[in-house]
Amino acid sequence: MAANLPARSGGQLVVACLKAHGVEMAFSVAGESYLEVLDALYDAPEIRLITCRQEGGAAFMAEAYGKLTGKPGVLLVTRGPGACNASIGVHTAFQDSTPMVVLVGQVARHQIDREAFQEVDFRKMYAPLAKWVTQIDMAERIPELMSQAFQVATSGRPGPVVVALPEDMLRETAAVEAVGPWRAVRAHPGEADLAELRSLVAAAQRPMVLVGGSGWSDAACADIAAFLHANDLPACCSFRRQDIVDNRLRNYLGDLGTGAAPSLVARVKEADLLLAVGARIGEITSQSYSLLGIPDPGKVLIHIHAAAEELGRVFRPTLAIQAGMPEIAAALTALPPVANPRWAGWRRECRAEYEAALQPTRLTDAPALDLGRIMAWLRERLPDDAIVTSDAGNFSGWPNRFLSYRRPGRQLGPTSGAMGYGVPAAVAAKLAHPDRIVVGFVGDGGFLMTGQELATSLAEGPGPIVLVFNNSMYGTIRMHQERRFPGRISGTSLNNPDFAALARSYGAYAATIARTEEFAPAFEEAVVARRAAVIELRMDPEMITTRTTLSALRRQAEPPPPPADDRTEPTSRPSTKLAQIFGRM
Ligand SMILES: Cc1ncc(C[n+]2csc(CCOP(=O)(O)OP(=O)(O)O)c2C)c(N)n1
Ligand SMILES: [Mg+2]
Repeated sequence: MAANLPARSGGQLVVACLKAHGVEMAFSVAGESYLEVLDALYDAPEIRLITCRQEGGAAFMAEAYGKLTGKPGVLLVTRGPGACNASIGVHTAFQDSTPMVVLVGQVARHQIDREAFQEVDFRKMYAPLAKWVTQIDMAERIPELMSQAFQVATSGRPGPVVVALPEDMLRETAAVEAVGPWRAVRAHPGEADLAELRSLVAAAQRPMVLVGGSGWSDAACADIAAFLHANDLPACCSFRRQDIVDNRLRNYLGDLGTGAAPSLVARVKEADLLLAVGARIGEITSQSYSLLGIPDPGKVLIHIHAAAEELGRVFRPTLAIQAGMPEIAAALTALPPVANPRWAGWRRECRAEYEAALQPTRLTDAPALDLGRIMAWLRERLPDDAIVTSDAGNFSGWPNRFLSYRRPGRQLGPTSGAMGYGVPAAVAAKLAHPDRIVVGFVGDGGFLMTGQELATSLAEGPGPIVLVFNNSMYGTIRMHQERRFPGRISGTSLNNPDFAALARSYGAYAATIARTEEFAPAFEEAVVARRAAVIELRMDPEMITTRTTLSALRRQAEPPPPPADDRTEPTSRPSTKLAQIFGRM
C-alpha cells in the first residue's frame, strides 16, 4: 500500500494528520524547531493558524477553544523557552479536563541528551502537567502517534497531550497515510446502576444535585435540565461551571466556587443525598474538603464521572457510575420521574435563598461605581448565546455571583485559578464565534499578564469586550494580608499604566469609567466597535469582595501569629485553607 503513496516530510505528515482529525484552527508562536510544520500549514488553508504573542496566551487560547467546542485546542510552540511559557495553559487544561494537543518542536534526534540548544526532556517536564506526553522519533509513526494523541486528549476524562517533534524527524520523509478523525471513547451507564440510582434518589428526604466537570454538550445540558425539572430536584454547580444548568431554571441554586453563598454551602451539608454528575468534587468545589466526610461522605453519595480513576478518589461513593456526560444525561432524562417528590418544599426554599443572594450586598453608601448595578444591567441585556470569560482574582466574584449563565452561552474560566486566562480566552472565543458577544472579565493584575493578546485579536478581526477591574492591587492577596497581617501591605500594590491609552495603542476601542452611569454607553459603543475593546472600571479599592470591604476585613483580622520560638505547626482548618488560596467573596 505504501508504495502507491507519495513520500511526504514529517512536517507535511503532521499537518495532514491535523486535517484528518478535523482541526480548523490552531494557535502558535513560531520557532525554528518546527519550520517544516509551519511550511506545510502554508499549503493548508483549511486550518486557520492564529499567530499569538506569547505562548502563555496562546496556550490559554487553545485551552479556551477546547473548553468551548469540546474539540482539542491545538497549540504549536517551540522547544525549551516556548514550552516553558506554554506550561500554564497545559496545567490549566489538565486541571480543567479540557481536550488539547500541544505540538512542541524538539532538538534533532542525534543531539538529544547533549543539553543541546533549548533542549528539554518533555516527558519529564510535562509529566505532572499533561495527561500524556510522547515524542515522535520516526516520520512513519506520525499517523499512529498523532491519532493516539487525539484519542487520549478526548476520551474518558479529557486533558492535554504533548507531542514532541524532533526537528530532523520533521525533515525525514515517509510514504504513509494520515488517519482520522478522532472519536472520543465514553462509557455508558448500565441499566442496573440507573435503577439503583433512581431508588436511592426516591428514598431521599433532602437530595442535592451537583453538576460540573467537562464534556457537557448543549444537548447534554438540555437533558440534565429536563431531568432536574421532571424530578423537581435542586441543583448547584462546581467551581466555574455555571453554564451547565440554565440559571433561570427553578432548580438552579448557584455555584460552589470560591465565593459560594454561605446559604448554599449549608444546604449541601444538610442534604442527605448528593448526586454529583461530572464534577470531580475537587478542593474548591468541596469547600476545601469540608462538605463531605473523608472517606465516608456521611450521606448517600452517587458519583458519576467520565473517568474510572476519579470514582472513589477522596470520597467513597454509595454508588459510582462511569459515564460520559451526554450518555448519563440522556439516561437520567429517560428514567421515570419520582412522583410527588417530598423534597419540593426544600427545593423551593433553596431557590428562594439563591434569588435573595442575587441582591447586591450594601457595602458602602452610594458608591460612584456600583458594580452590583452594572452586573444587573449586563444580566438583563447579555443575549442567551453570550460568552463570558474570566481571569482569576477577586473581581471575578461580581460576574460569578451576579450574572446569569445558560447554553448556548458559556462561562469560560480557569478552575486551575490561573491568572492571565481572561483576555486570551475571550480572544479565542471571539475567533470561534465572531457573531456572538464575548465579554472578558479581568483584574488590573491579570490584564498585564496576557493583555498583549489584544494584538492577536486586532490582527484577526472581530474582538471581545474586555472589562478591566482596576483596584491598583493584587486584590485577592491583599485580602489575605489584611486577614493575617492587617495593615502590613507587602508585594500587593500595583502601579498601573493608563489601560485605555494602552488599549488604544493596539488599535482597540477603549474607555475609562469611574461612575455607574458611564458603563452602559461605553459598553454599547464597544459592541458596535466590532473590534477588540477595553473598558477600564476604576474601582473603589475598599470593595474587596462582593460581600465585604477592606476596612471590615482589617477589623475582623485573625490575631497575629505567635513569636517564632513557640510557634507550632498550624493545625489545618479546611474552610480557612480555601479562603487562603482564593479568598471568600
Ligand atoms: C499566574 C498566577 N500568579 C499568581 C497567582 C496568585 N494570585 C491569585 S489572585 C491574585 C491577584 C489578582 O489580582 P487582579 O488581577 O488585580 O485581581 P483582583 O484580585 O485585584 O480583583 C494573585 C496574585 C495566580 N493565581 N496565578
Ligand atoms: Mg486588582
